[in-house]
Amino acid sequence: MQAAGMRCRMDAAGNLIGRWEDEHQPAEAVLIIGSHLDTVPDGGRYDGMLGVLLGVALVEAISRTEAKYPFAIEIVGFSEEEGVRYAAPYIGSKAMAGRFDRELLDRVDDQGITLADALRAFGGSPQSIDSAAVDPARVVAYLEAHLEQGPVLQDEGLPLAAVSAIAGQTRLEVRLAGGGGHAGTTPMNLRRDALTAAAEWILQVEDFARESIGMVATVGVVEVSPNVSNVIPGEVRLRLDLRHADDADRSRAVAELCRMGLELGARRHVSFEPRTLHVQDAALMDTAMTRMLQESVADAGVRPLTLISGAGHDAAVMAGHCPSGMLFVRCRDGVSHHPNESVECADVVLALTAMWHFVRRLALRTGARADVTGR
Ligand code: HGY
Ligand code: MN
Ligand code: MN
Repeated sequence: MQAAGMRCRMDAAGNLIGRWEDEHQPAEAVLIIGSHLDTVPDGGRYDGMLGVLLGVALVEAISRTEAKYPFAIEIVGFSEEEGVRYAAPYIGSKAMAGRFDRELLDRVDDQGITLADALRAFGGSPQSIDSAAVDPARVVAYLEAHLEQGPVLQDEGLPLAAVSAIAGQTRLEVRLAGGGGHAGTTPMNLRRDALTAAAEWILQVEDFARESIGMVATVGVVEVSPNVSNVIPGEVRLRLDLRHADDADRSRAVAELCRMGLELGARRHVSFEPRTLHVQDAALMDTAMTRMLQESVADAGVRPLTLISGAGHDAAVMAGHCPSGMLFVRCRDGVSHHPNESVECADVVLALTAMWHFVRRLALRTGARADVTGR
């Protein structure tokens, strides 16, 4: 960011922010371009980071022209989007959008470290996390470029797409508690096995999602206690991740799956205790921003396509705070959250070109006498 001519700072939530503006004409208004710096364990190189580096590269290119923009540009690397460590996604963007839930500061990770202590150790300041909020009146737009993390662009033979909406998601933790017992001496009809109850529910979740159009559901975490081969599992903790573009359908699905869990628990004499960890409603991108992105994709010589994102993004949070738009970049075989995540350089160049056209269109749209043709 510094090499690209930006002034850098880290806000109270640990977000990394680089600011570029015409030093002869400091601007009140700001265009924010960003994505997240964190990823998942054993993840790839591009989820989040690609969008941050595309923003830096765009500013580097703009700073080499004589272009004058009626707004400053801030490139933001959000501190925590995935929600891996504290089961709380979007910590950085929620702080920037003034929607951070301070109760999360007391949440502990699996080492017993609170979010407040982790943030402090990282250089943030939990006690003044509200200071990370940006005034929406100053924000002309938020733009996020991100790899698609799905197979559609490859299937369509397209490098880019605008994003019209981001699906909503619910993350639950479920505790199932039965009775332990000796694996060798307890007859099958006298068991209250928490793991076989969990297994039955996990397959019910899969069947339910398969039969529900537009729904995806995943149980990605299973913690078994005591987790030894000669003891009947007495307790299991699961994590459910359920997504759908329609919030009412998603809520109904969660309620129905919990009813099914309670029913099977009663039949197996195993308790079924769901706890909501996170709910994010579906987010519509700003229609004017999406239209400008479609036009900018066409400016870059690419047939405009618009997609709905099944993956969550910081744009889902920022969309509730300022006019937001998203640009998808093709990734090989739709692989993501995996070391084999990869993008083509030519597609990244096209993304940069479309983003340049978007900034130019946005400047002209703000009605400024912006000289944005600077090459
Ligand atoms: O899980 C997601 O949807 C995103 O990668 N945070
Ligand atoms: Mn991700
Ligand atoms: Mn991401």
